[in-house]
Amino acid sequence: MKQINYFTKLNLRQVLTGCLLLNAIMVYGQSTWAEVPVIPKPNMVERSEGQFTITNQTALVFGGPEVLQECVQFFQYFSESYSYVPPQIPEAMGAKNYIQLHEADWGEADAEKYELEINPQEVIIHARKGGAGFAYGLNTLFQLIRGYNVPDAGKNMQELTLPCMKISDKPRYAWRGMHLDVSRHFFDITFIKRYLSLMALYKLNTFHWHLTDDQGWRIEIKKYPGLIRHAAWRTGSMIGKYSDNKYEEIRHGGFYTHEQIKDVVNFAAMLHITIVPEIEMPGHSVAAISAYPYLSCTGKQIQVARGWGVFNDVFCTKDTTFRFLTDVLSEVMELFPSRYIHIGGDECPKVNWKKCPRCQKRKNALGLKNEEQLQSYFIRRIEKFVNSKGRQIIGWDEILEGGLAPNASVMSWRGTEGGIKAAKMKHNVVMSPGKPCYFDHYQSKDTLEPLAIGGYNPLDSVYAYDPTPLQLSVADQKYILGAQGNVWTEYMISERQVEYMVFPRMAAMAEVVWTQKSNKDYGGFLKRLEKNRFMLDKMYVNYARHFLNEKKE
Ligand code: TNX
Repeated sequence: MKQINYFTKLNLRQVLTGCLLLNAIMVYGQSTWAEVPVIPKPNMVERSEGQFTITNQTALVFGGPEVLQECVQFFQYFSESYSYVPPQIPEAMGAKNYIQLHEADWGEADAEKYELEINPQEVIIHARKGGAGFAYGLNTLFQLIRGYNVPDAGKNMQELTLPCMKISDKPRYAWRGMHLDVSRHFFDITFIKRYLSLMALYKLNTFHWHLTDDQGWRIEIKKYPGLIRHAAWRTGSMIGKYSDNKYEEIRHGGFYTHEQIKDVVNFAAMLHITIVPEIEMPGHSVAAISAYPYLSCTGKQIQVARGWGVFNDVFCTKDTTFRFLTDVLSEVMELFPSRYIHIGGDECPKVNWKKCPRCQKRKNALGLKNEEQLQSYFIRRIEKFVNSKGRQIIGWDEILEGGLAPNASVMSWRGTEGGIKAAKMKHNVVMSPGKPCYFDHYQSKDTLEPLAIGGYNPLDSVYAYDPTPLQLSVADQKYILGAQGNVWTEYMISERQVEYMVFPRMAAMAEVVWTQKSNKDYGGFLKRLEKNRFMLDKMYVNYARHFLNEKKE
C-alpha cells in the first residue's frame, strides 16, 4: 500500500515568494495569446477550456520520498530560500487545489519525458523517477506561470492563473550542449554556475568545458603542480584585431581546484547537466609545455601563449608524453563522472613531428605513412587508456584524419562533412559546425557591435539549423547524438560579454535540439522570446536585443 505519510504538502506561495524566476509576480488578467510561452517549445500541446488558479491555499503534493528529494532540490534552487525545508505533513489528501508530481511507469528511454496537465482543480506532472522529467515539467510550469502572469507593480493580486492544457513533451536529441572556453579568458566558478543555471532554464543537458589550451591550463592536477603554478598564467594578451598584432601586458589567468570542480559537478547534476571536460592534445598544448618543456619535441622553454591562433609547439609522441597525459586523464576521470571525455585533437601542426627523431622513429617502427597517421596512433593510444577506465573519447573532426580510433565519437566543427563521414562509419557524432553553431561570430551587421572573431551567425540562422544532415540514411541518423553552441573566448574579456554573445542564441539552440523539426517556427519563437526575456531580466542577463526589432511573422 502506498504510504500516505510520504505525501508532503507545502504552501506553494511560500516557495514561490522569493523565487528567482517568479518572485514578485502579480497577476494582471490572463493572456489570450495563442503561443504557449515556453522555450524550448514543447512538442505536444492541447489547449482546453477553463483555468487553474494558484492561491495561497495551493498545495504541492509529492508522491514518495525519492520524487520529493529530486524535485525539492530543483525547486529550492530556483527559490531564493536555499535552506527552505518543506514541512512533512501526513495528510495532504484534503487539499482542494493542488499541484501534484506523479511517478510514471515509463521505461528508461523516457527518462527526460514529462507530461503536464492543467485542469481547473489540479496541475499534475507525470515523469519517471530518477530522470530529468520532473525537473523539466516544473521548468515548463514555471515558464507558463511567468508567461501568463504579467507582473504589474501597481496591482497586488494574490492569484496566479494558468489556462487549462495538456502538454506531452520530450527532447529530439540526447546531447543538448553548450561549450565554454575558459582558457583564452578565465571565468570563475560563480560564473560557471550561473552559466549552468541558464542552460538549465532551457533544458540543455551537456556542458562542454574547454579546460586547456595554448593560452592557459585551468584544471589543478595534483601530480603536476607546475600546471597551476605556471601554465595557468600568462603575462599579457592580444588586444584588438588579430591583424593588428598588438598586446597588453596584464597578467591573466586562473584555475579550478579539485574541490571547486567537485562542487560544480554536483551542482550540474542537480540541474540534470552532465559536464564533459576537454583536455586538448596533441595540439593547442603550449601552456602545458611551458610548465613541462620535456613534453614537446624540442624540449625548449616556451611561454604560455599571449596571442591567438595555432602554434607549432605540440605534444611529442614519445612515451614520456603519454605518461603525463594518462596521469592527467586519470585525475580528470576521477573528478568528472561523464561517459565522454573530450581529448581535443584539432589543429595540430606536424612541423615539429617531421623534424623530431623520436617521432620519426615511432612512425617508421609502426610502418606509418605520414604524420596524420601518427596523430591517429596518438589518439588511438589515448582512447585505449580512456576505454580501459570504462569511458569513451570524443574529439574534434580532425581525429578522422589518418584513421578514426575504433570507439571514438566525433564533434564536427569544420562544417558537417566530418560528422556525416563518422555517422556513416557508425560512430556517434555531435554537430557543431562553425556556421551556425559558433557563438563567437557576429550576431548582427551593426558596425557598433563589440569586436568579435569574425563570421556572421545571426539568431535566425542558429534557429534554422537542423543537426541531422539530409545525406544520412534513416539508419545512420541515430548516430547524430545532438548539437551544441560553441563559445570561444579570444575576444570575450568579461562575463558580460560572454552573456551578450550567448543570449539569445542559446535559446535558439535549445529549440534546435529539443523541439521536433515540424514543430519549429521562427516567428513563434520570437514571440515566445519576448515573454521569456523577462526571466533573463530577472537574472540580470546581458542578452543582445537585436531580436526585439525583428519582424515576428
Ligand atoms: C577554432 S573549433 C578552434 C579554436 C578557436 C576557434 C575560434 C576548434 C576545434 N578550434 O581553437 O578558438 O576556432 O572560432
